[in-house]
Amino acid sequence: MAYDTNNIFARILRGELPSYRVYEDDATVAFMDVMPQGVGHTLVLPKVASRNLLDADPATFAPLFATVQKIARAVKEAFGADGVLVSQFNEEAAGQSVYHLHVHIIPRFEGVPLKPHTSEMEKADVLAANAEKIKAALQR
Ligand code: DGP
Repeated sequence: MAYDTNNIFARILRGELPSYRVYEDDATVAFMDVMPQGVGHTLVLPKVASRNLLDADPATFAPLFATVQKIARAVKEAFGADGVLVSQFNEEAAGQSVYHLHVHIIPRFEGVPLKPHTSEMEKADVLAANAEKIKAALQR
């Protein structure tokens, strides 16, 4: 299927919609997921357009996963997490709902279950505060 240039993440990347951005470089952007499955749930996107992993140019993955590692380390430190879940969905049957390639980074804590995928919106002040914690961890 074709890439839709007006998907939500394309619009965020173009600056047409707001996001709680924690990191940006030439090839990637990271911002808070507005429907987090747990505290600190962050998304990492390549700037280059693809629906998902299936149609992406393989050259996308090296810079994308360099940022995934950077953000995974930062969220682990920022929230004192025991571990970090990294996930990525391809097409509707696999749970994808926004069709610009992105990687989920979710801090995990022993004994704390995840909320369901795309369930409820987090409050703006919570997302803003969590973004600040991740940005602070990235500075260290
Ligand atoms: P998926 O395509 O299923 O991998 O998940 C898309 C994720 O994006 C989901 O966890 C909810 C989140 N999300 C949906 N709309 C927005 C939005 O407008 N802004 C942000 N930051 N996240 C969104």
